[in-house]
Amino acid sequence: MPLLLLLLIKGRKAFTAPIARMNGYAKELLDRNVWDSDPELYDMMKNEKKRQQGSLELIASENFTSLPVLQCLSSCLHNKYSEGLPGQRYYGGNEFIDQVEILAQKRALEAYNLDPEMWGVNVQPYSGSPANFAVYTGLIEPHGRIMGLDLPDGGHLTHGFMTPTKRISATSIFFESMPYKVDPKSGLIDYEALAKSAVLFKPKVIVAGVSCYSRALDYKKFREIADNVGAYLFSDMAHISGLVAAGVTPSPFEYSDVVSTTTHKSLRGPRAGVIFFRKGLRSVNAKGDKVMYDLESRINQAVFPGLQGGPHNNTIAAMATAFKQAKTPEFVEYQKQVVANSRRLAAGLQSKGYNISTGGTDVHMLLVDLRDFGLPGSRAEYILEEINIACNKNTVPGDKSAMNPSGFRLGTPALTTRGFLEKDIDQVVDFIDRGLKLAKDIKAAKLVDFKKIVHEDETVKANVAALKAEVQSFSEKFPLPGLPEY
Ligand code: DSN
Repeated sequence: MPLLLLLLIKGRKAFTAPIARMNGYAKELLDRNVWDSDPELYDMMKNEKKRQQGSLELIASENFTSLPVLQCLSSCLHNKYSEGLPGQRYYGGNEFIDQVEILAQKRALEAYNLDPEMWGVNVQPYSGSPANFAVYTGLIEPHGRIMGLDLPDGGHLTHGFMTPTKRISATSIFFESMPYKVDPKSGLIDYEALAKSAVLFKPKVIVAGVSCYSRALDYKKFREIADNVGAYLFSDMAHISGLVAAGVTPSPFEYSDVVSTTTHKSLRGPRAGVIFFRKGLRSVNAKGDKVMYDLESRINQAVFPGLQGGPHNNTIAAMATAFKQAKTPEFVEYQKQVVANSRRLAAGLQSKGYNISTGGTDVHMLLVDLRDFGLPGSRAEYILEEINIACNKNTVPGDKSAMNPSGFRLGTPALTTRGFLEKDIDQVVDFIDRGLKLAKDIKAAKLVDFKKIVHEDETVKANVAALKAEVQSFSEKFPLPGLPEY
């Protein structure tokens, strides 16, 4: 080797050795795929993917998000701090982050056909519960009064849930909450009773929102009740925001002052929250003076710096792309199918003799009332999980205990994403019916004994295993969006 070249190589080696070592160190931690760097964790993720592929996902609040949403979530946007709003950040380097957030805001408004002069939006809430707490924080003072649908009647924890002995949700700890109820016979919201209670309780906020209620809400009626007591009408459309965007269920926007949503349920976006708030003229008072909304700064400041720190920019990007999808004809078709499947599921179960609370469904979910069938909701949930059907036990109207509910909730957004049509739902009905009958035949005093029999009785075990295998092979025929292995 010529001497000069040798010197050059040696010199280069000597010079580059520390960098090579640094690169090696960086590579070890930074540049390996998760399947190489953390196989223990990767196995768990793969197993979850297999579970999703081989199970029927009927939890009403779940969905399978799209590849572009997942790509946004795992993008470089994750790395950036950006406290504040676009154009008013506390840290530098936010030129493109601002563009992303402005795009998400614009698309959020467009998804619901909202005029930016009349409505503003905050896309930073980490999810639905923080969004709702930010709404209360922005609208009312500590210990201000809130009325929401009681949790056992189909409301949500964040709408103010408390028991006779304990304030459970922070909404009931930091604010004063009083529930309204459904009629125990019809299962429908008792608007008359709400109107009367509101006159007595004088809430500052009335929440129109549900997590287990299969009928369209009467927002006009909510508005009248709120106006009668001078309360804000706050609609939490988390469950139905995909349906609202597609126009297949009534929209809360015409009548509400504030609307919140999550973006990962029927909307099929990332796990996140959004708050929409009114701008412009609120009312004209008795003297003829215009009263303007002042919600923009109150809501924005409640989110940050009130309750949150840096926004999750990767999630905000994912939300932007989900809102873009929500404007497509394919999305409208999807939501129509979600409701058609939900109706078919309700009708199929009714044809097999099961009671559906309120007699059916207008939306993506339904509540099966098992009191006449004679099986506790917890056993229904358990046996269905054993045969690869995911759902959740749920109180039914009139239930006394939330710990021992008499029904279970089903929803169709996730299966519809996988391409399920009505004929496939008929097969799902058959699986559910067979699972519930299997459970009913098990004679056990307590849930713990019931579970023991499911796992130890040879005949029961064989029946459960056979049904599970059928469900699994059926489910595996349907595609799952996202990444192939995890
Ligand atoms: N956990 C959701 C649901 O299942 O309805 C609501 O936040």
